[in-house]
Amino acid sequence: MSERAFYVTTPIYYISGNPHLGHAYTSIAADVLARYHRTQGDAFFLTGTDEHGGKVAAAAAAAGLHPAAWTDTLVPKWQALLARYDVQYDDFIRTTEPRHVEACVEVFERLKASGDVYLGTYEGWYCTNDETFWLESKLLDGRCPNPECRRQVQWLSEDDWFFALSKYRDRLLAYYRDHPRWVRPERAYNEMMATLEGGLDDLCISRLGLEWGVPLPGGGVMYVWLDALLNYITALDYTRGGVRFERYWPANVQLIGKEIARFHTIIWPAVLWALGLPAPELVFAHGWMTFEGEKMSKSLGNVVDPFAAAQRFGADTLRYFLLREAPFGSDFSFSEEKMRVRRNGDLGNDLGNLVKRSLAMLVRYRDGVVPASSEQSFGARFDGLGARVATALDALDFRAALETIWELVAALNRTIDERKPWELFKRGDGETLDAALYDLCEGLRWLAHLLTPFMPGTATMIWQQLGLGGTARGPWRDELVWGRLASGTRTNPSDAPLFPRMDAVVSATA
Ligand code: ME8
Repeated sequence: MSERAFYVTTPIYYISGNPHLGHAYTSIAADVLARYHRTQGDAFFLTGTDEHGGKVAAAAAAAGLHPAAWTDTLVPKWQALLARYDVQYDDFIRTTEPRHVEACVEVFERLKASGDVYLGTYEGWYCTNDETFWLESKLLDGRCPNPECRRQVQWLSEDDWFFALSKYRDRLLAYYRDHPRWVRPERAYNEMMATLEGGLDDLCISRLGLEWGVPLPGGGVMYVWLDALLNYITALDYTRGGVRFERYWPANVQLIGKEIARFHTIIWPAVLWALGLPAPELVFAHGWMTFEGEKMSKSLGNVVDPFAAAQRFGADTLRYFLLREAPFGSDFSFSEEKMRVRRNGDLGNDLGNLVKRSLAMLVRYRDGVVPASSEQSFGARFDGLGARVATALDALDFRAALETIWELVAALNRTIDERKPWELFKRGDGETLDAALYDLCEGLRWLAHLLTPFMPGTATMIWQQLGLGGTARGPWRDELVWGRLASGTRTNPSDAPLFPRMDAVVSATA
C-alpha cells in the first residue's frame, strides 16, 4: 500500500459523439484505484475530453455546429456518464480550456528553445479518424491500416514543426530494458519494444491546414495527439509551477486502451524527457470490450449505451461485472446474459442474500443489536485477506481482488449453514449464537470496507444497514482488524434486497 500521493489518469476521450460503455470501462477502473488509494491516503484522479483536431471538427460540421458549440453541448453528456457510474474524479480537463491551451503553447516554446522541435516539411499521409500520420508502406490498399477504421487517408504536403523523436530511441530502449514493468501487460511491453527496435522517425507535431486546435506561433495548430498528451501535466499546472505538479508528477498509473499504447509509451516519455521530466511509473494498456466479436467502438457503431445499461442493471452491477469478468489486460466480450448471470449469482445469491439473512437473524434473535462475542477464532482466518486485496489492486488485477473479496462472502455464507443460528436459538445456546451473529455482522463491516472502491453505493448501503452511519473509510490496515465492530450497535436493516433478481429480457429487439 503506497504512502505517497497517488496520481491516476484515463485517456481524455474524443468528443466526436456520445460516450459508450467502453469509455465507462477505463473510467471505472481508474475510479476503483483512486477510491482505494483515497482510503489509504491521498489520491488525485484526472479525466477529461480531447476536443481539438480534424475528427472533432468533422463531427461538429456534420452536426452543423461550430466545434466550440458542439463540444459545449457534448461535455455534459460525458460528465453525466461519470456521475451515472459513480466515478469520482478530482479534475476534468477540457483541452479547449485556456489553462490547457496556454500551457501547450508554453511547452511548445520550451521544446523549440531546447532544440527538440524544428521546422521541416511533412510529405505523407494522414488519417483524420485516427488522427495519425501514416507511412505509405503501412497503408492497406491505400487506406488507413487500423482495422477499426480503414478509412480513406489524406495526402499532406505542408511546412510543419517536428519533434526530434528519433533522438530518444536509445534512451527509450534503455528505459524499457531497465524498467521491464513500466508498460503492462507484458504483451503491450513486448509490442512497444519491437516498435522501438524497428526504428523511430521524428514526429510531425503541427497541422498547417487546420484551424481547430491549439494555435501555434507563426500559424497552424498543434498536432492533436501532442495537445492531448500534455493534458496529464497541464491539469497539474505544470507550466505555472503548480503545487499539484510537485505533488503528483510522475503519475503512478496511466490507464489506456491498448490501441493508444504507442502514443503513451513511446511519444509521451520522449516529450517528457525533452522537458526534463520523468516518465510515468506505469502505463497500463487494458484490453477491449468487444461486442459480437468486434471492438466496441464509435467508428464501428456496435456500441452499448451506458445510460440504458445503468438504468437496467444499476451502476454497481456494471462496475462489478466489467472488472470481474476478465483480466484487465485481456479483451472480453460484453453480453447482457453474462451480466445477468453475475448479477443473479455473485451479487444477488451470494452477497445480497448474505446481507439480508444475517441482518434478519440479528433482528429475530437479538432485536437487531450487535451482541458481544466471547471468541475471535473465526476472524483469524481472514488476517491476510485485506493485504491480499491490496496486493491485487497494486498490480491492477481487479479480478483477483474481487475473487479474494468473494472468498469472504463465501466463508460467511458457509458459516451460516454450518453454525445454524436458528438451531442455536432453539437450543438456547446464547453464547454460541452471539458469537455466530457477531461474526456475520463483523464480516459485513469488512465487506463494506473492501467493496468501497468497487461498488461504492452497495458498500454504503451495507454500512448504513449495519447502523454505522456515513460511509466506510479509513485505512484498511486499521479497519480490517477482526473485532472492531462495537457490540451494542443498533442495526438498520432494509427490507429491499440489495440486488433484486433480474429476468432475461424477452424482446424481439434485445
Ligand atoms: O483515443 N473497450 O480517445 P477515444 C475498452 N482522445 N476501452 C475502450 C473501448 C472498448 N471497446 N472503446 C474505448 C482517444 N475505450 C484519444 C485519447 S489521451 C491523451 C487521448 C476507452 O475517445 C479506452 O480507454 O477514442 C480507449 O483507449 C479510449 O476509450 C479511447 O477513447
